[in-house]
Amino acid sequence: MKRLVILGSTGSIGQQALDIVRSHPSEFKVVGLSCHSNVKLLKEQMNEFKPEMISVYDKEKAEMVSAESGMAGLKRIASLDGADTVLNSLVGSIGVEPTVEAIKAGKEIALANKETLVSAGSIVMDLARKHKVEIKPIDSEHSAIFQCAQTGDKIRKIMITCSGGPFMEKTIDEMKNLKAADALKHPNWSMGKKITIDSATLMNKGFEVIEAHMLFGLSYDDIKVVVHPQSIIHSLVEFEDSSVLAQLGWPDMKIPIQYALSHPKRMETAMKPLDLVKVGKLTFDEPDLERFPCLGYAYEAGRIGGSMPCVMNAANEVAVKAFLDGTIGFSDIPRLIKEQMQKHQPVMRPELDELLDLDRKIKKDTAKVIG
Ligand code: MN3
Repeated sequence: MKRLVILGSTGSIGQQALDIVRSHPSEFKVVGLSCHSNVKLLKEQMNEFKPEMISVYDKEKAEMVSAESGMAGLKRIASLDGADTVLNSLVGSIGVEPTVEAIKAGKEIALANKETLVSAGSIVMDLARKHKVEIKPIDSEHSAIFQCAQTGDKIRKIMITCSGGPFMEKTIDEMKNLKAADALKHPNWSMGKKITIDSATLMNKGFEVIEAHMLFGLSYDDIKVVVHPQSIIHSLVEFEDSSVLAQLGWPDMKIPIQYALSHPKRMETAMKPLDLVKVGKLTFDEPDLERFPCLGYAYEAGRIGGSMPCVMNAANEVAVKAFLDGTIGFSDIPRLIKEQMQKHQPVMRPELDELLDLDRKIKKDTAKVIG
């Protein structure tokens, strides 16, 4: 039986992870739950799963359930004694330190928090190797690559699929006037708010390129993005002999979440099997970097390496929040990111503390630029 800590248990991934625990009570036991501020739902989860520890990021809300709060609470629960696996589904660079703590404590990591590998990928991967901790990706694309990689053969190239997001068909002019509500209607995936906006700008795909580089060690030239609007193929790998393996399924996070928790085993899901005849047609296209510059920025930041991806991520986090609040327009998001990247003098082998400071500094500066 695997003993789980779930960081972000009231969010979209966290709730689905708890569904998986519900369907496999003999495989998993929840020992820790943490949320940002939704204590109402957390209380229901506590009653049902009886965790040994809880943590609530928001200090006032934490007091309502006598939980530990803030980053201290997150770090404590991420290294909880007796936990085997930490599922990190926090949103934003706040997820970096808990991942680091969990690795140091020797926990297996089921990783949904993208910013961990985008902001501090080299540090986190080095640490994972040092502590012999396996990082199992939850994101559907990386889960697909991880599943294809189980053959153990050397991978020559990775092809990450991309739905294109809700603004696939929009022109540059149309995009200027888009509102958060337009972006929150994603055609294929139902997800949290931040990732839905990141999907609309294709920054999310850019993050996934950097994460793939970190997780699978391929150069950026060997990681391609393919637009595949049906979201049935979740990603593909090419081997030395030009043979290509892909992982397919309905666009639903259940399978990737469960695989990250059950690996190396596979377990049943309640999902209906994929029906290719019903899908009918799978199409592929090149991403348009002119309309979606964020994807290009991510390649650029990734290739520069060092502290640059951290800067890109910090600027994006603030810009997306401002867009959700209605303070800035859709095309201001890439503009703000580019500005911060241009101003930044990259540090090549930053320490974790340097990156965390930089993250705070860039966020503050981006907020100041927004006004
Ligand atoms: Mn994804």
